[in-house]
Amino acid sequence: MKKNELKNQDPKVAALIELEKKRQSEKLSLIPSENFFSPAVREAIGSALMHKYSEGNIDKRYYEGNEYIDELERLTISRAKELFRLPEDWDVNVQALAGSNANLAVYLAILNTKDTMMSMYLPDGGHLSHGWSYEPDMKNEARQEVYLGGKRKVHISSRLFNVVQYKTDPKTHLFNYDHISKIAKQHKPQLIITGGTAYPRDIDYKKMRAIADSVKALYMADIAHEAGLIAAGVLNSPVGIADVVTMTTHKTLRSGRGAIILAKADLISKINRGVLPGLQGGPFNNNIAGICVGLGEALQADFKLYAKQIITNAHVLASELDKLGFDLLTGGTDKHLILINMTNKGIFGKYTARAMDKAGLVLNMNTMPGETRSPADPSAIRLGTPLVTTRGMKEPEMKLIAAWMDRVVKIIQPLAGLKFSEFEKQLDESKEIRIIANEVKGLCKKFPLNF
Ligand code: DSN
Repeated sequence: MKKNELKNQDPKVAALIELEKKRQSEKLSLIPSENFFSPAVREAIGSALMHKYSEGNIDKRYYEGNEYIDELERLTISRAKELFRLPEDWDVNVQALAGSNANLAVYLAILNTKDTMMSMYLPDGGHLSHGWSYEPDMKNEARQEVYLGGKRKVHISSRLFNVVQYKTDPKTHLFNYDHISKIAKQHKPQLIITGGTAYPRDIDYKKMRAIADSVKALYMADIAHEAGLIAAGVLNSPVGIADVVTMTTHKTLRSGRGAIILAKADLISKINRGVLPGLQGGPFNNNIAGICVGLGEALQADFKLYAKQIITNAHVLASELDKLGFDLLTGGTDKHLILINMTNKGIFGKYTARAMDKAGLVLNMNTMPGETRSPADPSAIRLGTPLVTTRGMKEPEMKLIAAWMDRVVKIIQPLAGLKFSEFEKQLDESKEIRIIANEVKGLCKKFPLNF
C-alpha cells in the first residue's frame, strides 16, 4: 500500500478520520461504555482477516480456506476460558457481532416465542435488548412496582417475548432481592436477566441464582459494562453461577468491538446455532482477532492494576462530585460508572451533557430510577472512568474533572429556561466554557492517546 493511500484516494473520509482523532485526543471521554484500544488490538482489527468468510464453527465451516481462522478462534476461546476462569463444563462463543446479537442468540437458543423473560426496567439501568418496550406515560409507570411493558415495542425482544421488568428500591435505588423474588414467583419467567447500562453497584449473583432456581428459570448475566472488572477479579463474577454470561468486548474489557458468550457446554452448542444461522452470517474474523489480542492483554498482570485504578478513579470522582452537591444515585459507585440526578441543580440531562461536551467533558444524558421525564430529555447524566484511566489518569485528575463539572453547571444554571437551540448558541458564545475547554485540552496533552 502506498503512503497516505486513503488521503489521496478519498480525502473526505481521511479528513473526517483525522478530525475524529483530534476530537478524541483533545476531549476527555467519560462515557462509561467507551474505551481506547492498544495499537496491537487496532492492528489486528485492521488486518487481512477481514477478507475471509467463515460461516460455521471451528473445524466445521461452510467455506474452504479457514485453517488459520480456526486456529485464531480456538486461541480466542482458550484465552476467554482462562481469563474468566471457566469451569470445565463451560464453553465459549466469540462470533456474535455485538452485545444485542449475543443476547438475542441466547433467547433464540433457550426461549420459545411468548415465553416470559424477567429483566431490569430500562430507566433504572437495564438494557434495550432485555425486552424493552416504551410507555410514553412515564409518570404513571414511575409509580408502579413492576413494569409489564409499554405500547411501543422498541426492541425486537419485546415483540417476541412476554417481558416483566423489576425495578430498584424506590428509596435506595439498590436491587431489592426480596422484591425481585416476589415478582419472579408471581410471573414465573423462563429466563431471568441481570445487567445493564446504568446500575452503579455490584450484583449478588448467588442471590439471583437462588431466585431463578426458586421458579425453575434459567439465569443470564449480561456483564457488558463490567467484563474487564470481573475478568480482573475486582468485582463479583457470575461465571459458574448463572447459566449464561454475555458481554461486549469494547468497554472495560478494552478488546475491540464484539461480544463473547459464556455458558455450560450443552447450552453453548444451542447458542452457536442461535448466532449462526439464527441471526448472523459470517463472523467478523478481524474483530475476533482484536478480541483475542485484547484478552491476551487482559491476562497480563498490569490489567489488574488498570481495573483497580478504574474503580479508585470512580470512587474519587464520585466523592468529589458528592462534596460539590451533585446528587449521586445510590450515593456512589462500586465500579466504573456514576449516575447523577441533576434535578437539584435545576438543569436536566440533555442540557448538562451538551454543555459538558462543549467544555471538553464528553458524557451522556441518561434516565434514572423513578424517571418521569422522556428518555430524549431525561433527569440524569452518566459518566465513568474506563477511558480516562486508559489515558493514565489517576486521583488528582479526577479531582480536576469534578471541579470542571461544577464550574460548567454554575455557568449553565442561569440558562436552564432557554430553548435548546438558544441554549447551544449561548454555549458557543460562552468565554467561560471556552476557558474550561482549553484547560481540559491542556490536561489531555499531558495524557496523550497512542494513535
Ligand atoms: N451503548 C451502551 C452503553 O452506553 O451503555 C449499551 O449498549
